[in-house]
Amino acid sequence: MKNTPSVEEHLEIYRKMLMVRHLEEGLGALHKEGRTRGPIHRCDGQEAVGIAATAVLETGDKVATTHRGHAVYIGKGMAMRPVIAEIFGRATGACGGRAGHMLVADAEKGVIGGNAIVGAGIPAATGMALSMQIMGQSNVAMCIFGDGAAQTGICHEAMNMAALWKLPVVFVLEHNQFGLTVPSEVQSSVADLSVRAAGYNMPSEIVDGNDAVAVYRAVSGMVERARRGEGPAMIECKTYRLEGFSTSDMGGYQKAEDIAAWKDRDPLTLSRNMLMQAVSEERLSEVEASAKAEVEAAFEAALSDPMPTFAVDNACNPYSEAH
Ligand SMILES: Cc1ncc(C[n+]2csc(CCOP(=O)(O)OP(=O)(O)O)c2C)c(N)n1
Repeated sequence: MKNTPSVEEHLEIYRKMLMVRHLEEGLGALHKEGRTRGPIHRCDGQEAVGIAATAVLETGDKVATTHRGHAVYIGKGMAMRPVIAEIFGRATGACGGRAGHMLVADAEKGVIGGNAIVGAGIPAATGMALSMQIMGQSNVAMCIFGDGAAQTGICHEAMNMAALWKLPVVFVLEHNQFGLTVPSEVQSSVADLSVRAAGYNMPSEIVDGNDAVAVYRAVSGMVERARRGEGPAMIECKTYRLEGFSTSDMGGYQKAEDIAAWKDRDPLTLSRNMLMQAVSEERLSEVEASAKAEVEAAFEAALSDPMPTFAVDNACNPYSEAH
């Protein structure tokens, strides 16, 4: 079928999803030891969205993401070590240790960046698409954003403009059912947020966001369309956040039966089950071992990397000996 990832592409998607899971489990453990600074936003259970959607893109395409962007950084081609080094404020981090995990960017890889301002990636990707159109490039921009971000005014303004000017931008809505601790039915007048695309005269599709192949297929169709100059589209990926909003989350607002049901549909399990039909158990084990080893090596290297030497007043430098 057109737009279906090859087995090798799916294996790479699976490997990257595993890497992000190991990354976030590692961050969770280091947080418990008091070795992280500020909240960390994990995407356990949502990896298929960020990884499979960006697997469709070329290096020259650009992606903007959210405060929960680890899967997007790795999916769009960033290596694990500069991402971890950035999270821990090291000089070798993707942004020289100045950004932290919510704002990682890499111009060469086309990662416009994570963003701590809810909804702000939507106009950023739209603006990037406008510049691509003006410069006559065949690239596309993508924005991955949450259901909370979909309720912002800037989302409406950017989508209206993108559709009006037929900009090459694909809006990938990572519908994980919550904005902070607020369930989506309390913040939205509609359950399927992509019905709003019709209001902009923009095509849309709803997919199982835990099924990496389904995400890839839907997104690749809309990316091809945008690349042909036919304008923007929205893909609504239905998924679920298995961990808390961040490492600061006290929990207690997600139903145990919902968590259990979505755990049964973990994107890693779904992909593994699909891949078992196509490759040997031995090949899957090799991929799994390689993902684990790569993340372990990246943690070890990044955590021994030096801190940056900023010209700042040490009184407000969280990395100084005084703190
Ligand atoms: C403009 C703005 N308003 C409020 C916040 C506080 N805030 C941070 S994350 C968040 C919820 C975001 O929900 P969603 O877009 O669904 O993303 P998710 O956390 O579920 O991935 C809120 C309200 C913020 N960072 N920026």
